[in-house]
Amino acid sequence: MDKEIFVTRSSMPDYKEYTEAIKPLWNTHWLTNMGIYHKQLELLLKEYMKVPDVSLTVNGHMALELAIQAFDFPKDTEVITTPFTFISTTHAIVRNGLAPVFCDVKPDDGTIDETKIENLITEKTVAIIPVHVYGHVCNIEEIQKIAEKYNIKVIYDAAHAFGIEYEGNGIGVYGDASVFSFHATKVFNTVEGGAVTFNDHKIYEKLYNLKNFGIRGEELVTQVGANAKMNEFCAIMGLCNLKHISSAMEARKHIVEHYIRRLREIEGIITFEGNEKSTKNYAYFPILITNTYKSSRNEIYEKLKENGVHARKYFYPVTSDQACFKNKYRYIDIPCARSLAEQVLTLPLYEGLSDEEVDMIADLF
Ligand code: T4K
Repeated sequence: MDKEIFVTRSSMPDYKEYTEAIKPLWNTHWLTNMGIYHKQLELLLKEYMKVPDVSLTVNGHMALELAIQAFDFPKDTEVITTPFTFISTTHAIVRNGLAPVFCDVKPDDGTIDETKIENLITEKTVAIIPVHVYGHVCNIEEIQKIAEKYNIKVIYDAAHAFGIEYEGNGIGVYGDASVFSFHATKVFNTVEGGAVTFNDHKIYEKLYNLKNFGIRGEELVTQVGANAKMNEFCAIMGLCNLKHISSAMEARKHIVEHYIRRLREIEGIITFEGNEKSTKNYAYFPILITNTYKSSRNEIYEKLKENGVHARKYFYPVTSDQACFKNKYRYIDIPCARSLAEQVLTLPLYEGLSDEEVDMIADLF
């Protein structure tokens, strides 16, 4: 195998398109601090994502940390979340001084099991942070009902859910806020970047302060804040990539459908079904290697690697089992999350992956 195939490859605009687009920066020398391209991207994303408000950030993780911070939860309170996610979700909760309470997930899509949330609520619970993992939409209606019943907030980690619509609405309109990642590995990227979407404009002001040192005038700082702004080079990358987002998603759809055609007959391999109320963004292509498959998940992972195919075990181990969190928080049985983490393999998926490459990967199974 002369060519290595990685789990993903960043989408990039044509070199000329990007270099032309950044040229004006050599006239203005305005490179960051909410420049004109930052503003343009916020406006275009509002429209594309069908949300009332967007606040851009330096990356998805800081978007999540600041979105949580924006709600001023008292310290030492609890947040119900999923352990079947990227480590960022749990870090953001803990770095806000809150305790994660790990709820199990559902076997059919890997999202938080809404039927298990209520049992975990205590007088210390202040929020639920579910994840639309792989772009699979959580049970929004039930989660909202629980949140209203107990008067707690819902902040969606929508890092994987860019561009998804649910019942015709932008996915970012649900809950009190939703957080997106525009990292280089995502379906839409700004190199590094992220965003928070929300319905209450007061959150925009809060986030503005939190991402820019609380500065509201040359001599006025109104609150403590971090530096988590998106710079102009990243905003321009986003503006360029946004122009091509529908063809990028079409290309991914074609690849996913090709994979499914090739893999669906193989004993022991399961692909996830979509949710009929939501659109898909083809952000990831996770499959489950169950015990009726001829070898273990780890064996096929190694075999692929030996052949230059770098699939990933997103998300193994569950975050609650990571060294920094193990045995630190309330013990909760999470058999389904553990089982998915043991079985999952995320196959290469990106614009430019050819049918021949997909066939070569499928032939290794
Ligand atoms: N919440 C959730 C649920 C998330 O999944 C994430 C991020 C976040 C929050 C936080 O958002 P950010 O702060 O990251 O915006 C990657 C990404 O770094 C991370 O963004 C993503 N989730 C996570 C699932 O995957 P790694 O450590 O697996 O990435 P890495 O460096 O191994 O890259 C994977 C492959 O991507 C490479 O083999 C090749 C390709 N690649 C990578 C880079 C860095 C490119 O084509 N271009 C690149 O620039 O974490």
